[in-house]
Amino acid sequence: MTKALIVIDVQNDFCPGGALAVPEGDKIVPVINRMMQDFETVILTQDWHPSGHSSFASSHDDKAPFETTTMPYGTQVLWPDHCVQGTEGAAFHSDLRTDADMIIRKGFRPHIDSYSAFFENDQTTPTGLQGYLKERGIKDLTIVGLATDFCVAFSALDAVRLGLRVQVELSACRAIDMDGSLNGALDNMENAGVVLGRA
Ligand code: VGL
Ligand code: ZN
Repeated sequence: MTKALIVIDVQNDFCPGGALAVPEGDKIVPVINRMMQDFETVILTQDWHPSGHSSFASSHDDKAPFETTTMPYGTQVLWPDHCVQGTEGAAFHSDLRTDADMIIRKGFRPHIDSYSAFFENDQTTPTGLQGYLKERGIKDLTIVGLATDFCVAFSALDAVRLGLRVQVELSACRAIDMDGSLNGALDNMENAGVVLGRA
């Protein structure tokens, strides 16, 4: 049975010094590089926004980063400008192994954010990852990366919903953790049947 390692958004803007830095985001890089040796298939995701993206607080009047707004698809947290296509902030951490089978980009549609590697935040627009895994007969996933409480959790929850077996290895993840979002995400994942690894 082919197992895939899905590495979520290990990009400069989510590491210390970046625009949307996740505390200790860079600490997981050597852990992930080691884990890659144990998987036949490695897939990286890359948050990849056009400038002026609707998830940026700067695109809205009277909004500050980390406030929320209502989008046609529901509530959306507004972020500092981050992971703008082609910038150094959108590049993978320079120590991350990038000899992966597949890189999936997300968040490139100006009016929809995309936390999950499978569906954008409207929960219907697919990224194509489900089809890729299906064609390759991959049903077992280990998910790691940034941030535990946003892109990792949304990816894991969608994967379970699609009938895949999913483990999230928490030692290779770090969280943004705003307003209890980490505990909420851990509860949601556990209740959905995601196996939480704490190696
Ligand atoms: C992410 C917020 C905005 C993530 C991406 O990778 O968790 N979070 N864009
Ligand atoms: Zn983003």
